[in-house]
Amino acid sequence: MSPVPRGALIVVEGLDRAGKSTQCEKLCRWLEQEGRRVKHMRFPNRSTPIGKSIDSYLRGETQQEDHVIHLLFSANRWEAAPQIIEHIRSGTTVVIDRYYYSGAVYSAAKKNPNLTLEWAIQPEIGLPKPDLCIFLDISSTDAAARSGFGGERYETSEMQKRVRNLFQELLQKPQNKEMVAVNAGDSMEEVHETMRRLGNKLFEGEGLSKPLKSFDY
Ligand code: NYM
Ligand code: MG
Repeated sequence: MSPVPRGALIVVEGLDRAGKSTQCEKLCRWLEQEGRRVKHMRFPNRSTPIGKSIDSYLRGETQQEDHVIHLLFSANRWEAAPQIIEHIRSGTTVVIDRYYYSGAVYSAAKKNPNLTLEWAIQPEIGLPKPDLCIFLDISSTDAAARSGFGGERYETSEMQKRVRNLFQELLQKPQNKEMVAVNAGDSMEEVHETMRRLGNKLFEGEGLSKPLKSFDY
């Protein structure tokens, strides 16, 4: 009996208002129509005890030292890692809205001199590494044309600008070859079509015949 082919790990990243939630939803529906089993996850997962403290921090109800909240975001991924690995092993494709890329760039964008991108990426080493990370890239002009920010921490144009630059920095790094930028200023359908094309390329390629990797930096 041949073993079940593993699922793919697909991450969708981007600034607030880039359209991640909508695109993840559409990607999952398409994968299901293609006959694949799919699990849709998102980080932060606000439902766990760690996620609840992240949630109250983001809403501005509590304060956290920058390194502490950074490590809580990371812990929120680590607590889900066994589930992710198990889904992939059993043949389910996992689509995640934000992952360690957001983890690194949002913290590094705070300009805390002791919290560089290099430092921020360290606690993520060893997490399941995505086969594909789609970075929904939106210019500040396009972003400004979309509806206003919500009331959460980090939702200021100054912060988002720094976040975008840091995402670009991650895209350039040779260890992040799975990252692909997609113009999120295109229409919802155009973006979805590009993402389907990237999905097809992933499923037709050799990558998924190899075991899921761990993130190394
Ligand atoms: N965020 C998200 C981080 O600062 N670090 C992380 O590790 C993750 C996963 O949380 N502004 C930030 C980015 C967002 C905020 O995410 C909430 P969302 O997807 O808007 O609920
Ligand atoms: Mg948001």
